[in-house]
Amino acid sequence: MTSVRDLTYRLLRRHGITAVFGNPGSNELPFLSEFPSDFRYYLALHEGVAVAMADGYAQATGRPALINLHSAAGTGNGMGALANAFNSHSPLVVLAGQQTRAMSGIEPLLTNLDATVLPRPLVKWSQEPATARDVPLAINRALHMASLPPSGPVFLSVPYDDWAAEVDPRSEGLIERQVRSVASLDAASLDVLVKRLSEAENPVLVLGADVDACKANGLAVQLAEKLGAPVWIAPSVGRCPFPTSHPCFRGPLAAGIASLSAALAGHDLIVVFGAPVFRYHQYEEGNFLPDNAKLVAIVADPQEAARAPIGDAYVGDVRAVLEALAEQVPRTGRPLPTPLPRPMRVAEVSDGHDMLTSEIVFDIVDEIAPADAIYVNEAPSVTSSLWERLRLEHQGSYYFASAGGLGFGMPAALGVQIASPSRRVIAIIGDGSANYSITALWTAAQYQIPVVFLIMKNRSYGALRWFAKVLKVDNVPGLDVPGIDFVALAKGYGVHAAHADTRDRLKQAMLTALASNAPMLIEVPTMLEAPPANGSTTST
Ligand code: TZD
Ligand code: CA
Repeated sequence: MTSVRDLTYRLLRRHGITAVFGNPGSNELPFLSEFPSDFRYYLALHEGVAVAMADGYAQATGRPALINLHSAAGTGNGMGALANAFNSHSPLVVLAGQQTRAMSGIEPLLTNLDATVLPRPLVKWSQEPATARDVPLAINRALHMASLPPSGPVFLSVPYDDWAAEVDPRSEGLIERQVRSVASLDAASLDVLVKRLSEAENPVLVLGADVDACKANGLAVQLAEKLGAPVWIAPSVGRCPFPTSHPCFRGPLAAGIASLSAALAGHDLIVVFGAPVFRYHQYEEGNFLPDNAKLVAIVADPQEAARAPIGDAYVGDVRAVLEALAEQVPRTGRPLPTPLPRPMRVAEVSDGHDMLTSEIVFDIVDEIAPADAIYVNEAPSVTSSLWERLRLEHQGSYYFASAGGLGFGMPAALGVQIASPSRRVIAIIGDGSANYSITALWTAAQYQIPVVFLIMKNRSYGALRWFAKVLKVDNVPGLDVPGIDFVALAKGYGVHAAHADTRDRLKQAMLTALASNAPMLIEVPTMLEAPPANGSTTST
């Protein structure tokens, strides 16, 4: 006989899944029993870590990732991380254990009440199969639903006695199934877009995370060069869709209505790929677009297309559209924009501080890290200086929490590193943010995942101090986080650590970390800095 459990593992293999991120409980033990030797279980000590780790892994591989959580309490702990995954269209399958059907009517301990409702609205789809025989159908459906555009998290609650049940032999057919989305633009719509782009006097591109997700950064470069158009990065972006040292690169747009519109002034056509229009943060009165500008967006997510307050939108395969446009748009002959000046190396000016600034830290990191290093950022107040100073040239070089939910950075860095063994992952983490998922250090140590954690220790919730000024509110409590010794915490979880309070010590620590195949934490005391007035910090 074939058990539901056996067929499930075969289905997972067939979808390229051999990693499980989780934190187990009694309801999950039957699924995990006799764990297949070709699978790897990554134990996280908190469910927020399991979900964010899987999120990083799914984003970096482009394939669905499986998370195994414990009933309602485990799912609840993972939901902050699900908010980010939902916004970043991460294909996650969350499998939560349910109490046994034998007692379902009497609500024993660890029952997940209304299991399918709990994770909504942060999942695309959720189900608890009506019978054990429906479980393989539900697993199959969950895997396809997570991957189909717009990809995103899905949730499945399975009573623990179902795993040993016998499958309906007809479920074998599920293994063969291929489900593909083939939606692309029809020729007529494409003609309209080509015409609009080629007739525009001064077009500009705005790129979002989904361009990097569909591996289309090179196509965006081709299109920008043909048009001679500047390229901005969408506000609050979760990935880097364009090489930051390309002459067309203009940086991330500020996340306020008026500032964003001002940055795009003078353009008659704004073309957005793979981003909502727009993910604002701080409220600023103003018009959505500059005078005389039209906007058209190409996105995979119908919700993003429908809810935009302005402009036209096409829902389709962002990569296919970029590919067609890069090929069909005629070269305009317009010269490329003047490259942004490289910011002055802080080492070359007298800074007069006795503590490191983010500029100094990023200059050192950029100098020492490999050119294809991957950065995971969760240091909100220094995000704009990061974009200015770190060269992000390669596909998949940058990750940031797409809903602004902290606790993403440290575990996501682990997931990205597991998915990208030939590259080094450097996590830039604020001393506030680090605490939401600090137990990721333990997982890094146990599985020897060689992430470099740079903790920017300004002893404060710096971004909130800035936001308090934006909102003109005073005397707000709870904005400082003094008294945390990250070197001691790292050692406690089994991760090698160093305190780096000078340029030389930071350089030395970075070299040590990069020469090793083990994780390392570097605690860097930094100045409390305010983000620039244009507010391109991205989360609060
Ligand atoms: N809780 C969660 C889960 N997500 C959040 N975004 C916040 C609280 C609010 N928040 C921000 O948006 S930024 C921030 C908080 C608390 C401060 C982060 O402090 P940090 O970085 O030390 O990590 P900076 O550079 O000092 O701001
Ligand atoms: Ca801080």
